[in-house]
Amino acid sequence: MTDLTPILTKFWDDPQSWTLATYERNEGYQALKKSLAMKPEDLVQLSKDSGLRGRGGAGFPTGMKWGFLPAPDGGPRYLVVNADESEPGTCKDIPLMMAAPQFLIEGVAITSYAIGCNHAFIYLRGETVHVYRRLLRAVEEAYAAGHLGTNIHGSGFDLEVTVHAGAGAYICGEETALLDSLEGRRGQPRLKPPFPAVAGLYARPTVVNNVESIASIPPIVLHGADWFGDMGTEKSKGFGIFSLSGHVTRPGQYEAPLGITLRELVDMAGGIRNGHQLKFWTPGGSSTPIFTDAHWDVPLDFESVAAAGSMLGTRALQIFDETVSVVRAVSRWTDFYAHESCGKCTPCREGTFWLKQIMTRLEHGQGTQDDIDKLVDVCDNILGRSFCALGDGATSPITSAVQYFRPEFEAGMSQPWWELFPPEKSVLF
Ligand code: L3W
Ligand code: SF4
Repeated sequence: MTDLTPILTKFWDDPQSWTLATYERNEGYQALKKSLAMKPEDLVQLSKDSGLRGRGGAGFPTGMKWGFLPAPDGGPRYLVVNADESEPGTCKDIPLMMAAPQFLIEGVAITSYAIGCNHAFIYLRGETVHVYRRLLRAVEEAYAAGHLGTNIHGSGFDLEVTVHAGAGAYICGEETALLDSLEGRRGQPRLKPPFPAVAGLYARPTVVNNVESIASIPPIVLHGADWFGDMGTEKSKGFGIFSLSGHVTRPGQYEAPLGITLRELVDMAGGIRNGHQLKFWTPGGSSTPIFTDAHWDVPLDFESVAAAGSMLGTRALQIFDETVSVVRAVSRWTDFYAHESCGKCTPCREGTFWLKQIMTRLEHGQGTQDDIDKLVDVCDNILGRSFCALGDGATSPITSAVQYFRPEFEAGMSQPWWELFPPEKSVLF
């Protein structure tokens, strides 16, 4: 935490932090009351002025997305919250919904009012039954207090909120696959355009936003666009939750202004575990190219991370020390992508299968002379040729790991990972 934060994580340690009573003691629903006295278009403008960018990985400006909705035509328009958090290492939305679900629900109410939506959906990852129960209870509490339902706080605005649990597939975090799944079909990406803003749920105009993006709306409404914009950097404004996992002394969620560095965050987390050194890390989940100990001081904002060769993504900082085999870590991620590939397009469906074969050989010391070139060649044929971002994501850890740790891949032609990195020294594998 810094002088400016925490905000969304402020009362996570309170007993019963998830209840409406705790939320209301912490300014909860003041922003909704303020919003209902404003014109919807002024709320869209406020979101644009704040500079808030999507917290789900792509960093698309939130207010601009709301502004893409076509003019009202008398038919329904929807808000869908993407709560299908599944990216390896990403673990911020689930703790947020568990510890302070009312931030999200108040954000849903304000956003729905701003965009003219009377039925919002929260699409949740199916395996997280505990989150589903917590959200159902939180929505029930919000209805009972008059924050949801008909004629909210006498404003004439009506809103129904449906919490929907999917069946547990990473691809359902891709917004159009999510919409197909929500409609009851097999979750596979749709061709874009049309973007959901034009033809989304039931082919109606739909805003799809990440949990943390929507939860950030109440504080912005309450404290103003300038307050938010004073945090972060010129183009990456505000605060975000950084998830530190792996070889740090105190893994967990660290809320801070964008632009903070790994060095500062690891300091907050008590340092790299005792007696060890940083070897490699992901700035934004496994779909973003890895970084090394050369990147301690890269400001963690969208522009600086991109300039250094990766993506800010979901701010999932998975941290690995020198006891970890990069080949084995990348091989685990490759298994994940091969398993989660939805099969719709050939480069990703076939390519991730072959990446897995080659990575498994290298991991077990059975690689062939041309395996590294073949690996990079398969990645080149997936990147930019796949139907959605999953295929591209599968290649990022591989190509970046070969770039930074080629000798380890070469060693995989004759030695298995467990000889190079004795597992008893690592807590991870
Ligand atoms: C209307 C236009 N809307 C863009 C909207 C679009 C979407 C948003 C961003 O991928 C990334 C991916 C993962 N008119 C529009 C428009 N939009 N142009 O803007 O779109 P896009 O295509 O840039 O990104 P995306 O498909 O949303 C997300 C990366 O995040 N990632 C993965 C995270 C995984 C999770 C999870 O587990 N839940 O978040 C991590 O880095 O690789 O690059 O809404 O409709 N002209
Ligand atoms: Fe499916 Fe992969 Fe193609 Fe995306 S890139 S549509 S996940 S097969």
